[in-house]
Amino acid sequence: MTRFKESGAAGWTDINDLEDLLRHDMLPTNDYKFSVSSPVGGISMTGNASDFGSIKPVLFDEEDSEKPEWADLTETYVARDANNLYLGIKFKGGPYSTTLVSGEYLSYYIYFNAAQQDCDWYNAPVVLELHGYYNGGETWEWRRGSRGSDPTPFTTTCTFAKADIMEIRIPLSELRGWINAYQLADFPSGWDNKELFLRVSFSSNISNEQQHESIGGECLASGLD
Ligand SMILES: [Ca+2]
Ligand SMILES: [Ca+2]
Repeated sequence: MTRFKESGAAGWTDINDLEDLLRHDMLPTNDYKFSVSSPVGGISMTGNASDFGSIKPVLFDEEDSEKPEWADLTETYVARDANNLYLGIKFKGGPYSTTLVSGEYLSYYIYFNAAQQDCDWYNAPVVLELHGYYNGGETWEWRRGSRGSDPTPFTTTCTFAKADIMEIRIPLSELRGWINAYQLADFPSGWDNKELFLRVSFSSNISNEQQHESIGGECLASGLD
């Protein structure tokens, strides 16, 4: 089920087809709520979107003819199982697949906020960055930051795959721990563990050309308990 809040309305309105509404700009893309589903067959980390099955994308961005196919975000899918949260990030073409060389980088950012809608670099209590760079060979590492701090490398069980889409798997227990640690410090009332605001962005420097996109904004993922 998907719900959205009309401008000025106190309650949420149930809708049936989020994709159509978003595609036709009938919905404020930064103020809606969706329930995170568990696909029957589970999500495999192969960079293929087919296992998201009937799950609709929840974040949309326009295609931009000026951008390279791999740098033009179009959709993001969100799913879960008992232990993990999954994101599928789709581009106009496939993700960038050429080995990075010295000086090039490519980063995917995922912003989470449980306490308020502000879900950007300066407000999100948890920012996860998957950073790819050249260090004598192509290297990918996960970084984590909060509230505008530069993400720093950390050891985690998060993983990713890229082929047709960029797929990311984040253990829910780790995500809960990070958010609750922050919430206890700054928001003593804590997080109910059920709902999260979410934003996805992407930045790169390939062939000395900078690319950046950010999609979705303050949409709310529910059903995470
Ligand atoms: Ca997959
Ligand atoms: Ca785009």
